[in-house]
Amino acid sequence: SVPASGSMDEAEAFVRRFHDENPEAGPPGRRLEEVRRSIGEHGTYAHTSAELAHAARVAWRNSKRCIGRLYWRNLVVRDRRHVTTAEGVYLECVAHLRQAYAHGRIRPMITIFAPEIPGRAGPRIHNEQLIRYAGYRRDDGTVRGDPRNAALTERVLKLGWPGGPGTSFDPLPLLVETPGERPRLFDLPAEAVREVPIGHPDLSWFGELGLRWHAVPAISDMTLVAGGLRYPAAPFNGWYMGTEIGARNLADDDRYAMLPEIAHRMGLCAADPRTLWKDRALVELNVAVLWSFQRSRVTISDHHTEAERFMRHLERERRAGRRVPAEWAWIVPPLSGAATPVFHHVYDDVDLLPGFAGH
Ligand code: HEM
Ligand code: NRG
Repeated sequence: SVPASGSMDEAEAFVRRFHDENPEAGPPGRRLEEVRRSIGEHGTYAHTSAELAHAARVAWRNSKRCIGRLYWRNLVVRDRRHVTTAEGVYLECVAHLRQAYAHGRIRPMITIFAPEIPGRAGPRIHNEQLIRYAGYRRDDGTVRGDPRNAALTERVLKLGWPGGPGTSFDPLPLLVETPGERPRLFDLPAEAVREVPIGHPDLSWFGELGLRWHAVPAISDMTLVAGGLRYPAAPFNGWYMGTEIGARNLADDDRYAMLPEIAHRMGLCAADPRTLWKDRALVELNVAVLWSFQRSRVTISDHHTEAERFMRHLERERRAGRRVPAEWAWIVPPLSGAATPVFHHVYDDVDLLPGFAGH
């Protein structure tokens, strides 16, 4: 929940802080004049490309649920505000996925489409991420694929998607809506969906589970809010922290729920919680995810390294005289929480702008 946007005050505060943080841009006076005049005449204004890039980087810096913020200055910003058609949005998302994957050396990146302006909504991407696996609901209520995406899967099937091949890892089409048009579906080309097959360095049967995951996590349903403007389509990505896949996506009971089968193959007794079969299966699944991404030469980080980086981020921001908004329950990794330094801190749980809204 990010505070509501919209006023002249927010535009002014944003422009002032942009000039504060970017001394090479000179004093803010003339730009403030210009922005006031534009809002007076048209009810809105346009960010310069430097302001837009700064807005996106600071929105990342302010993402209080994100442990990966040390490198917020390195975000690559693709200014695509002129793109307004559904087809254009789709093509730019495909280009984004290619450029962000970068042969496995994943680059943190954001593509920003047209903002909302008075009387015209911006384009929207309905998928929560650019790459999501279908969840096909069976008659008995169980789901083939990712149960998290069962509702979106039903929606795109109703809109005419013929369905994928029916594996547990069928990429969903993009559902893009632009003002005045009905939502449209677009299949992602296979080469835009880079994936990593999951194996294990020691447990030779692990590959037989047929697990895989996509290389790039690209959140596409959050609105970039900055200086009183809203950009509802602004997909962004970094790289995965292994636990997101190994301790949540493939492990949670309401996701791929792989722990019982892994424990069984490890020869553990799932009847007795005190054997810590869940914990032991979790560790091997997480070893498998990290090892497999490395084998495929795709960027991934482990939770110890990412927690260490976050501690450096806290210190660096403190020295810059800035607050670091953070939500403990999201920052602490879902595996071995207390074995990472981020567990042992109290955070400043505050909403700052620019920011990403929508969850
Ligand atoms: C959340 C890691 C880059 C913005 C998260 C989470 C992790 C994470 C582990 C928690 C996710 C969850 O529990 O589901 C990383 C890593 C990055 C990275 C390792 C590597 C560079 C980025 C970038 C942005 C960003 C580039 C934006 C420009 C966010 C936001 C959330 C988040 C807004 C909260 C999402 C939500 O509310 O669902 N990040 N992140 N992150 N991250 Fe990052
Ligand atoms: N847990 C989600 C992704 C959330 C964002 N995580 C990142 N973001 N690493 C999942 O798909 O597992 N990022 O921009 O890198």
